[in-house]
Amino acid sequence: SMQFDAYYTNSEINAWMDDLAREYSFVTPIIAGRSFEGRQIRGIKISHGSRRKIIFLEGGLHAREWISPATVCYITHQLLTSRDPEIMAAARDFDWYIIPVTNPDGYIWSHDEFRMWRKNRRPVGQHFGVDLNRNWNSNWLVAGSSIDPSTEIYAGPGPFSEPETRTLSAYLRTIGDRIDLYLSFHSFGQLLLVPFGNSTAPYANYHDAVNIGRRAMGALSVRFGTQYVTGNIVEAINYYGTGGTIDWIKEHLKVPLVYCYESRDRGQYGFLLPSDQILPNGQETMDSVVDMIHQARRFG
Ligand code: 0X9
Ligand code: ZN
Repeated sequence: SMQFDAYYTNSEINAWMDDLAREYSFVTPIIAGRSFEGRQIRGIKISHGSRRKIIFLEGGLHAREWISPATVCYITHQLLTSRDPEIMAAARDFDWYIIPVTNPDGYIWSHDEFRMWRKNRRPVGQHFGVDLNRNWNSNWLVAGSSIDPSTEIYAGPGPFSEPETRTLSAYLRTIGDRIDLYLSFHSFGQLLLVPFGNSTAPYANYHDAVNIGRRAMGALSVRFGTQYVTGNIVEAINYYGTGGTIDWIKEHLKVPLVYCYESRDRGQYGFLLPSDQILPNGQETMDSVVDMIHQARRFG
């Protein structure tokens, strides 16, 4: 069982998920795709019986944002072990699809070779890597993206050129009509982002999504006082970025509630968030997810 006092490697996370599937009859391993280097994009499903509405947790799309897989694992651990009635109800009432590491090649590279690696590991001429949060087929290359493979925001040669985004999106299509809540975990900045990455124009339930998000960030702040800003990427960070996961999920799967967490901190440690913050970050994030579920239930 995980202690959440250190960052775990890809193989430790996989071994832990294998343990969970052995330990709990209602936990099933899932394979949501594959990486450029041929690794499986692995996860688990927590499901108590008949087809319920889905909450999808996606972590580790950006390799160096280690707090993201750690947070996804912490939430999973809580869903399976907490005696808190609200968390137990949340675990029981939804089908949870959980992928801690959606960019395994990059995550391994960040652990073994270069801590600050962000992208996947496709070789492109002299360079490596496509930014998997610019490669989705939603306003691809429209803003805050580059065609230059030497940059951190290289969008790839075309939308869904990368196996990670192509296979994960195909998997998501098979369950998309049941997803009520999609959470994409990144770092850092203490932001809760809603679609879209190139516009502040409100879409159908934009105001509901922002209001639900703001209330959830209120719940997040209760435990340790951690403050988040909620809004779309343009409002909250004041930059543009299209071809991201959450935009495609919203545009193509029409999921009611779609958020991207930019977890701790606000830049003191940035991507190098000390491991003694895994637990408090996980706890406050769990508080916010529980609050979101309260609010999301009315979409069920
Ligand atoms: O730029 C990104 O990909 C994300 N920030 S990060 O520092 N984790 O790289 C923000 C993406 C947010 N995307 C949308 N709101 N569409
Ligand atoms: Zn990121």
